Amino acid sequence: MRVVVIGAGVVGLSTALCIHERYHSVLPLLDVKVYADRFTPFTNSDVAAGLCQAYLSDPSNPQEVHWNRQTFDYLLSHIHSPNAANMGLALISGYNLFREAFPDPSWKDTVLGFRKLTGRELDMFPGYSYGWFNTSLIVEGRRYLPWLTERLTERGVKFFHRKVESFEEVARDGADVIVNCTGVCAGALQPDPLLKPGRGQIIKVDAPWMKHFILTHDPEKGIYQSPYIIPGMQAVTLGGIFQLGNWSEVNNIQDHKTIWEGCCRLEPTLKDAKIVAEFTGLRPVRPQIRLERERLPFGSLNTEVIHNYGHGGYGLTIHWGCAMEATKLFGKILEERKLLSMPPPHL
Ligand SMILES: Cc1cc2nc3c(=O)[nH]c(=O)nc-3n(C[C@H](O)[C@H](O)[C@H](O)COP(=O)(O)OP(=O)(O)OC[C@H]3O[C@@H](n4cnc5c(N)ncnc54)[C@H](O)[C@@H]3O)c2cc1C
Ligand SMILES: *[C@@H]1O[C@H](CO)[C@@H](O)[C@H](O)[C@H]1NC(C)=O
Ligand SMILES: *[C@@H]1O[C@H](CO)[C@@H](O)[C@H](O)[C@H]1NC(C)=O
Ligand SMILES: *[C@H]1O[C@H](CO)[C@@H](O)[C@H](O)[C@H]1NC(C)=O
Repeated sequence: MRVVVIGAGVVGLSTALCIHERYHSVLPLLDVKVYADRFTPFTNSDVAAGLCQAYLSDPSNPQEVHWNRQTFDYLLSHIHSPNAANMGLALISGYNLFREAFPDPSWKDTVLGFRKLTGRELDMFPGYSYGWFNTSLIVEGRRYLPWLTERLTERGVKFFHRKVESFEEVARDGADVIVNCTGVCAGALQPDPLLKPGRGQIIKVDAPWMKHFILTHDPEKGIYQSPYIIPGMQAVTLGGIFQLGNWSEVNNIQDHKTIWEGCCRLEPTLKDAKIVAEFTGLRPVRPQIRLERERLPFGSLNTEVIHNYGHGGYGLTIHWGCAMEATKLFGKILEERKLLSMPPPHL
């Protein structure tokens, strides 16, 4: 059973790991390879702050609530492991702020200690009159991706730096199953009019005094188009840009000003913070994640593709639940092909 995972962002690496963990002991000839044209630190997953928070509105596919929850519980189970720091994983608490009352989100029972802000808390944020406080998790791509890569390498998974031009090319290389984790570029392999880039830009600053995340929301403008501040392990991420349909990966000076002014208004102590980096990334925006099987017959080859892309602005938040679902689909293929080795019969 030869498996090729296309993509080395958080989705590709975690899906490869989940499939290998689940099936290597029952499928002795399981061979997993990862093909990608970008590796950490150059993927979109490396640009994300990594806060585990889903969108405020309910997802159109209710399974996504479940996948977010599975990811949260999986990460939480590692929080006191000696690996947590290497994984880029930490608990983090903070504020979600609004200018008027807003319905509770679907994830209020996933995060820890969700509650509404008190008047005294709101006094700290002039201009905001409603909000929530809770404890969540952060899993930073820039640490988590190298950690996942090490786990895969230990398991004998091989990485290939190459751009895939078509599924057929990979099928002809001998792949039985192709797992498509190409994020925002998926449309190049198979047209997908539902998939669009959601361009984001962030500034990283040195501000070790910032201990809480502060996300402001402007439901009229849309998600992540108002200032947010997310402390990470080394630097603090400042953002608030979400441009649907823009493919530019270049930092923009106007967007820089918008982020800087918005975040300094929200948290005036940032005026003294030193800027350490600035990045632009593309969120793979889709009305819902595409997570399904497709048979692709190329001549006599009977190749299966498992699609796992379109995780928008919540790929780290949801990745492990999606990896488990993709692994389930993989298991169905094994069952259908009668590849699962049976326990030896007792004579
Ligand atoms: C500014 C910003 C902030 C964000 N903040 C958060 C956050 O706080 N929390 C959160 O959960 N999410 C956040 N996100 C969203 C998150 O980054 C994405 O949902 C996630 O990175 C998607 O992961 P992915 O693995 O699908 O895609 P990517 O990380 O883009 O990886 C795609 C992979 O596919 C490869 N690939 C594509 N096409 C081909 C091809 N033809 N041949 C070979 N390889 C190919 C690429 O080289 C790459 O390795 C943020 C995003 C941005 C832009
Ligand atoms: C892989 O997924 C991408 C979207 O991420 C899509 O554009 C592409 O067509 C898919 N490739 C295949 C072979 O299905
Ligand atoms: C896309 O973003 C780039 C960089 O910020 C900007 O120069 C360009 O005008 C934007 N294009 C559109 C169509 O918004
Ligand atoms: C609360 O924490 C949860 C936990 O993941 C997170 O999803 C959510 O976004 C957090 N809430 C706010 C307001 O940040």
